[in-house]
Amino acid sequence: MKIISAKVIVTCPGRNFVTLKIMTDQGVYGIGDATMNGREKAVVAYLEDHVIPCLIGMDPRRIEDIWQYLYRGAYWRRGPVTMRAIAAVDVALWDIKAKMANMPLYQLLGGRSRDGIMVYGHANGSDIAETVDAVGQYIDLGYKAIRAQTGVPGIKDAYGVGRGKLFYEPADAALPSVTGWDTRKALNYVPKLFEKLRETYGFDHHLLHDGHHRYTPQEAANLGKMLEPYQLFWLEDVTPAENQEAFKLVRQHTVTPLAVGEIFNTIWDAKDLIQNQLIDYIRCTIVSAGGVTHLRRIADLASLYQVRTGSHGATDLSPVTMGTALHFDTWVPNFGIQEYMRHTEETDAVFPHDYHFASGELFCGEAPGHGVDIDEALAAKYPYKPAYLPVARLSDGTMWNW
Ligand code: KDG
Ligand code: MG
Repeated sequence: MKIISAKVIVTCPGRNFVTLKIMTDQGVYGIGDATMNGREKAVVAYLEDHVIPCLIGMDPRRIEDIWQYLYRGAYWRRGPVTMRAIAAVDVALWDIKAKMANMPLYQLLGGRSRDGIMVYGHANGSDIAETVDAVGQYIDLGYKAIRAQTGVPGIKDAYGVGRGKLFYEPADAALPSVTGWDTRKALNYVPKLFEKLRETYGFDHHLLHDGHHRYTPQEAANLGKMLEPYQLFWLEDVTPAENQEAFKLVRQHTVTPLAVGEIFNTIWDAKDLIQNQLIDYIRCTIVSAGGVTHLRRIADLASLYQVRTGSHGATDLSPVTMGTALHFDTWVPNFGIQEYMRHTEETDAVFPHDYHFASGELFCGEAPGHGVDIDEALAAKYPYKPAYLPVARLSDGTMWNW
């Protein structure tokens, strides 16, 4: 069996997506996601110029060997561009293998470990009252877990506050828009949101919060401590993780569970955090961390230390990543939770898929492969539109972490 061709499809049905389609001499094809929000074309070039030429003629059944070829063979290892390109190939090859076996992907991974995948949705509002209402709407929709983010008085466009109901898309401008940040104001306000949420809805639902890399380790520890009475499911990206040791300080001071990893690319970014039990949930996902082949390695390491998975699932991860992640989640023994931001109807139409939502859970389908396709004719109707993530500055103009 041979790979005879491969192509990259760029489409913007409301937001940009980069998709790899690999064709074989047996008529079976596979689809992989390679989207990198705000930097899409870097991955397109990497795939078209440096990966696809090497794939032609290879045996698509040799998934592990092709993964190693693209990782070791590039000499230049790791990084968000390389690992997304590898992920796109890897997912397309798993799709092909599962279709050849006439099985849904989760069966090839080892079979079903659970019936449904608990997901969390994004509730947000411009202030506490609006966010409390938004959480109520998710509860009414049957969600068991909800991430809550609020605008903060005095901060321009605080992270996580959307512009429409159920949909939240931060990549909003042809050049990065400038948002604000003020740690003191956030530390004064965020705990009040969770106090109000518990007072209003009780303790039956899981509540989550994303610090989006904004706090220093000491500030993060302080926030974790202040949130303890409200029993969060997790506090995410509460401090930047380039220095994995930074989490020691946070961990020493709070029992609020910690989650990190949506911007990690390899097991090496998470190794110390996992081995030292500095986190509770690992957020790496299929598209950013080298596909199914590498994410499985990360999840297995995490399982040794009782760290559970909590894969990133924002709208910039295409339905191809979501579908694949759901097969992964259906199998992975140390599953924790799956993030689920709904795609728009336009996106769902471009990527026909067989997963579905019911009562706070997502369910992968039983179709052979990962169950997600691309309608190329429809995709062609939505040309690429440059769209950047915002940047953040403090009130004196200093650049901060968005
Ligand atoms: O592209 C950036 C988004 O994926 C990110 O801001 C979303 O932090 C995020 C989350 O937890 O979903
Ligand atoms: Mg996040």
